[in-house]
Amino acid sequence: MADEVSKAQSATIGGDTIFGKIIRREIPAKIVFEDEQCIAIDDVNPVAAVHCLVIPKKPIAQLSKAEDGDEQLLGHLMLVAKKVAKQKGLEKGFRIVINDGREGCQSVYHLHVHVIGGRQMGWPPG
Ligand code: DGP
Repeated sequence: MADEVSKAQSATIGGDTIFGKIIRREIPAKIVFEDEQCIAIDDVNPVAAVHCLVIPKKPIAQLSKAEDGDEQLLGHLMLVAKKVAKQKGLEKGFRIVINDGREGCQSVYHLHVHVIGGRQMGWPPG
């Protein structure tokens, strides 16, 4: 986790990201869902038995940069997150996380929704 914090503190904001390369199939990822608006992949550094990322194909850098016109897309990401959780068998519950900015621990500046489950979650988050 400390590694993720240091990545977040040194992350570059703006421009193409690793997720753009995954969407364009320039680098591999385990794709668990895809439609015209988004892609869902297994996280390369899982924090639980299930850890997926739902990523819009539109390269919105972070939630705080989303605009009113993104309302449908943001709602779609939530519904896809729910479908991914079901697909992964998370009947007992799961957590959705969107990290935003440095203090939110965002390390990749292409909006993504974490879908995490398969163990008991705690609160508050670190
Ligand atoms: P965040 O800290 O919220 O920006 O989350 C970024 C996540 O992206 C983090 O959990 C690790 C994951 N990640 C970073 N690079 C790659 C990659 O190349 N492939 C995959 N599948 N996940 C990645």
